[in-house]
Amino acid sequence: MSTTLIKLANEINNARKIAIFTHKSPDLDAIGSSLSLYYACKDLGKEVDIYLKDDITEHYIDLIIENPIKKEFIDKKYDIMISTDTSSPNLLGDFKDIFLNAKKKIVIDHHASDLLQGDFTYRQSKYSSCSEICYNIIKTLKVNFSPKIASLIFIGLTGDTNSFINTNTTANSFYVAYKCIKAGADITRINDLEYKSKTKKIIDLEKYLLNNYKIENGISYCLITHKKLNELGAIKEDCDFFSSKLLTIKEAKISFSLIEQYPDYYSLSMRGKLGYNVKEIATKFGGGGHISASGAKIVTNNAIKLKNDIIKECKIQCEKNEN
Ligand SMILES: [Mn+2]
Repeated sequence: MSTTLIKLANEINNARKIAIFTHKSPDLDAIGSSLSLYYACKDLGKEVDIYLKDDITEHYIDLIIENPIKKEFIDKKYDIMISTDTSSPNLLGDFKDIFLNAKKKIVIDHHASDLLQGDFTYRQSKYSSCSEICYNIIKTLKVNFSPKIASLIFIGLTGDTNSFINTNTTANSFYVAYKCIKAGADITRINDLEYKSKTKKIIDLEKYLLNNYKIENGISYCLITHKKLNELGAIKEDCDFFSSKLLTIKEAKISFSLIEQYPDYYSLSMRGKLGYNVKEIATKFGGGGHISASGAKIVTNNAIKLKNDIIKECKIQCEKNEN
């Protein structure tokens, strides 16, 4: 059932015990949305826990200062369970069944998807990030908009908009950023950590990417085998920036990275310039996401065929746009 901000705030206000979840392989928006809501619920005097199995990558961990995330579920008979930034049940990973069996489920999300439904679903795909939505919720809850909460919202905003350059960036994204900075979000620290703290490993990965990417017919891409990934001393998450980086090429309309995360298990990440719908492509490979940023997980022992199939779909999407 879709709901309104007021009803959503009522549900949170009426609950005593709250569990919060977000999607696995958490990105900055997952972290920002779930943790900002966690601290808001704490501020309201709720007994609140936040659960996530996956580690936050080393590149992100310094951003959050303290980490209240629990890996093991404790059944406290929660009144409500909330998921943020999660478009499908499978993305809840090990907590999928726990969430689906909650007494009352609340889904807060900005993906245009109907796969994950709550008893109360607040899904608004016009927002750049789930963190941008959480700003509205936290305002409606009349929680003190502390520098800590403001910093988390800002982290999510910059993450999903790629520091306000993705096509999902709106006037409201800047408005919420403005409110965050006014409230004391530590943007110097956040920007330093996000954009000026690359490790040698990441720079080496960039070097590899720039030496090995391909571009043809407005489609830029890079394929990395599991063997290569190991040689580079990297994991899939270290390469999450590849597709965005490849879209910065002037001639690129669509970009993608295809990374063999585990043997025969590929992680596809796609980006598109305005007017190029990469969600449509990712959906054909069993994935999803947003119009301008999408992904999929694909099992195959034929990477070359997979790569060619993706390029074929990209070409169809380009033709669609140009006709
Ligand atoms: Mn998001």
